Amino acid sequence: MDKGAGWRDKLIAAKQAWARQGRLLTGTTADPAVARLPPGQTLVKDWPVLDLGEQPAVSAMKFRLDIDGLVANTLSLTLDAFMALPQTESVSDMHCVTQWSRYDNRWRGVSAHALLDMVQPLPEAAHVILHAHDGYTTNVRLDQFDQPDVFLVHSWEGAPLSREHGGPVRVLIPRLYLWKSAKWIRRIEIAAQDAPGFWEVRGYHNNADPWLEERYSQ
Ligand SMILES: Nc1nc2c(c(=O)[nH]1)N[C@H]1C(S)=C(S)[C@@H](COP(=O)(O)O)O[C@H]1N2
Ligand SMILES: [Mo]
Repeated sequence: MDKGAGWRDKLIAAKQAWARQGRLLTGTTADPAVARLPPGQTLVKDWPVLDLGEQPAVSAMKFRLDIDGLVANTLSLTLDAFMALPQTESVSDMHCVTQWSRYDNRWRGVSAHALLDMVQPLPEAAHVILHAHDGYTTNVRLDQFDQPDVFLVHSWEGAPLSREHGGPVRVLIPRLYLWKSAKWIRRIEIAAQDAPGFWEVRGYHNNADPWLEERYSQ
């Protein structure tokens, strides 16, 4: 599916206006140890689809996951090689900046810990830039990526992750707003310097903690 450049431009303009207006901001924060639902969020049962309107078809043939940059061992994994890595089941919540949250999602995939163990980031490494097949990018600090609940997932609720949700493999960083969780992951770049991603340069918060309501950059 490709909704085209006109659709994408309208989406970007609308979201940038949201950021300028501070739409959905409640002006409150919450402690994740006490409040499971972050401020201003509404629970949903379905799983909405959000992206730039292009959902790339990433076949097993086309799939390649590169992990490179400031690492001792660069990795370039085929889908078979990725699936042969130790797999973990996890359950976590999702929080989207457009206000919906969805609890208790059951994932299967490879932990960020395991991948970082293999590549061995160099001492100067401090940031992670995620690059996707649709050209999307997003950035997190290395310490945010290197958490026990961060995974590269290929299954949701016991079934392969659908193309619209980023299959065959997407990133999942449950404690940040979902725009940090790149779908159709292609490359994980480990860097010394931060590099704000697609939405981060368009008014979205660089850090994206839902309990601090870090929706927008101002
Ligand atoms: N590759 C890629 N990843 C992406 C996006 C995108 O446009 N391209 N959109 C982000 C945004 S803004 C959100 S809210 C979530 C939505 O994930 P979902 O469609 O599975 O709900 O994906 C994030 N990851
Ligand atoms: Mo989003």
